[in-house]
Amino acid sequence: MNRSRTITAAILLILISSGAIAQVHDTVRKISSATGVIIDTVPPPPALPGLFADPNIAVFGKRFYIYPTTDGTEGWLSTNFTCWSSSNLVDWKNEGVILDLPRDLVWAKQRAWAPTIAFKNNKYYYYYSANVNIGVAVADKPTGPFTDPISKPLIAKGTKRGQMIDPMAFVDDDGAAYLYWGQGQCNVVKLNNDMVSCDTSKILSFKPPGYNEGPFVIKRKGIYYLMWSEYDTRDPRYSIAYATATSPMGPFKKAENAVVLKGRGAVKGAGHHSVVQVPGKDEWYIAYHRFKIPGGDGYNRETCISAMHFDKDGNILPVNVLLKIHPVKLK
Ligand code: FUB
Repeated sequence: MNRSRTITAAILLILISSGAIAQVHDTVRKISSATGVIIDTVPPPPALPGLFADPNIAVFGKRFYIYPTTDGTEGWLSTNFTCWSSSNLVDWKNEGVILDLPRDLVWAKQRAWAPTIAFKNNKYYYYYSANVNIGVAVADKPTGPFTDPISKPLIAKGTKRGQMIDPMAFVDDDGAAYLYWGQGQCNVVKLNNDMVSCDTSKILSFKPPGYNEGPFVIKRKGIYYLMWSEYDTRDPRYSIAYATATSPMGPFKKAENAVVLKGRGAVKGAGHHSVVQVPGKDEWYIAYHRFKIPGGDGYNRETCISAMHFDKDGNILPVNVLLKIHPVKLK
């Protein structure tokens, strides 16, 4: 060992034996001074500052966007939606309020939850839950301003069993768009070309084992992955699982090792996610919320991003919620 290596090793030893923090790869670990054993792993900081949940991540042009629920009230009583943008997935800019229910809707004033975005017809369509109905809004830019083109819910409360919340719009390679949503069961319907109407008599409902809410669909190598959240968002066990199909309407078969993201160490209540692919690459990131660290719970959640990988057979590998991500360059 040369002199500088010896000094580095000595410094590391001092840090470890003093119970300090050691950086191993991208995970920060606290080590017990008494036993030398890892006692805690310090989670990476959240992606967004403050209390934001149900993040819907997307990429348009040269920027990533996150559309979250504004959190921090018991019973999730938020009244508006914000948008965040980033050129690298790490540094996020608040683009401000893009939809304010009391100001912009005539049919709902609160419980602004779990939005999603889709691009079609050269427009941005924004779907969201408002007072447990699903609404739609439209804009020419991903940052809005969004307006309600139908002045009523797109999917009204009571349309199907469970809560009419947590929409996700998926636009397939052939341009056909599908809306997924639901708490208690998963519902899917093909959207009409205008993206602001659908035939509710054609809604398909099903419940993969463990499904609770927050459906999200991605397509990779011809396979449709339906992912969702299990347990209640106030439960520390809240987690994300998936099933696959060869058609966007299913049938979806739950994967063998279906749970791909859950809390670990100080990370609790990790779920309600969305996934983004870096354009032109087989590189994927998952945005989700966890109980705020420290002191959070199911009403005080924060938005995080982790890398998501597939194995050679197309299975989603378990996500390490303790690893921080590095800046991503968009071409
Ligand atoms: O944020 C309000 C609700 O909590 C969402 O609609 C659910 O998915 C859960 O995350």
